[in-house]
Amino acid sequence: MEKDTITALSTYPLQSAIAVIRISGVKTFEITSQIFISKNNQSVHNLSSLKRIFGFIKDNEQIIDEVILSVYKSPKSYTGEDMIEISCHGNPIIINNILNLLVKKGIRIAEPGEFTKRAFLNGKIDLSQAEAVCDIITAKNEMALKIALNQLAGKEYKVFEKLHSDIINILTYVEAEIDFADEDIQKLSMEQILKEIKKIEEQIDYLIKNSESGILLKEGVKIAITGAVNTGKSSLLNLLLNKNKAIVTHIPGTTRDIIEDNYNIDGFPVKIFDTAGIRETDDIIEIEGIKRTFETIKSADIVLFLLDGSRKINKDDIDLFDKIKDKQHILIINKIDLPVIIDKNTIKSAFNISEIKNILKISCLKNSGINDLTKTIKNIIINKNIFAVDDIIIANIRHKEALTKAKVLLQEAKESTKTKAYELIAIDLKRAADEIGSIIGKITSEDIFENIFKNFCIGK
Ligand SMILES: Nc1nc2c(ncn2[C@@H]2O[C@H](COP(=O)(O)OP(=O)(O)OP(=O)(O)O)[C@@H](O)[C@H]2O)c(=O)[nH]1
Ligand SMILES: [Mg+2]
Repeated sequence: MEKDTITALSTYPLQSAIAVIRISGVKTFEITSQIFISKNNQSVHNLSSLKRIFGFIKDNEQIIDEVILSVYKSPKSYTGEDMIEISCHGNPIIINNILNLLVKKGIRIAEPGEFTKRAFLNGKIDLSQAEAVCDIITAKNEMALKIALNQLAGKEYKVFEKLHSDIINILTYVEAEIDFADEDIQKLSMEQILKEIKKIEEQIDYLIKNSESGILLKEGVKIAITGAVNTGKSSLLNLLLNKNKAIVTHIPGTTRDIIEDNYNIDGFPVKIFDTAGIRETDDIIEIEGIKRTFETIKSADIVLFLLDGSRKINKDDIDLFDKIKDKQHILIINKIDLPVIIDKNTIKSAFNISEIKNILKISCLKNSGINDLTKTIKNIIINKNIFAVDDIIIANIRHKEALTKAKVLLQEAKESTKTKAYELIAIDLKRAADEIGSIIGKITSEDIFENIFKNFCIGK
């Protein structure tokens, strides 16, 4: 257990009906009883025997606020330590006065996520659950929230725990072969070892694919609207969002900066980006805008590539297509309310491609073809998602990275089965188990710790 006692405001630091200040650590009860007077003169000498108590926080004779204390005795608390939550009035002046008083009495202000870090260190939750706490607070859509709540419920923990013990199980057989090569004990043949490693690899493969979808759902699918200047990108953004978000004019080069917004397609969270139109230019603002367009394209999951159907394909279209052709994209011929002078064939020959997977015709002006576009985007998103609905969904980049490293190590172990290099197999299996263990906190390092808890808010 940590030695010092910590405190922080756990609610939002603005005016509100109620605010909650948390205290955790060995001196929680001792120090709180020095500043708390119960309303009905109940003795608070032994605070730990109480659950909830009404009274005043006082600095000597000065009343600071009327409060309710919720008392949690170790180990039955969030952190596993002695804890008190002071529910006071949500006035920032009162909150500051109480925190200052606690600090004066020797309690330290908590670091971001320190309560949850203590919960992990005291074995109340595993590391993936600690991360889920942060994800629950910061979830930006229903889907992300659902994933995080499942993670907090420990579903992910069970999967990784099983995977970890399965690897250790094979490792035990491999080590028995090293240590007791000549003795008559139960062993696995090399074929059996290989078969077992392959089984685990399959599970890891599934989880990696699953995590790609999970991360997509959590962060929102990133869609970039791109095209040469004046093709109608901002008009399309406004239609999809159903609001006048971006400026639309007939002047080429209207959009300079990236314009970003969130919406959802039948519950799938989407982050959509309108970008600066591409053309040769000397304007330094536009050049910077175009640079940002290319950065946005790079990080996008789906690119909407707009062409102006009323004009011939030009060099700007061709140069930009070259940049997006390897990304998941949809070709969109806009302005079909005007006489259209390009079609699938002219596009194929201009872009020098033999097949176009997704191509649609729309008119932003007449609001036509937008439903088909939305359906096409949805189909792409659904095709990316490979998991069953009631499955666990891994949506954490750190977990995905650990799984990927474990997979590489298992592949190396498989290689070593060919030469019967038991020692090498054992090393790789051990390292693969450690990678999986690091997800749930069986193995931890300062780096992992720092990265996880720095994203927390203070008071959690
Ligand atoms: N006729 C017709 N005009 C359209 C259509 N969509 C957009 N426009 C017009 O095309 C012009 C450019 O539209 P924007 O949406 O600003 O185009 P953009 O691609 O964002 O342009 P930049 O930001 O300059 O790259 C405006 O005058 C729009 O009204 C359409 O479907 N049909
Ligand atoms: Mg624009």
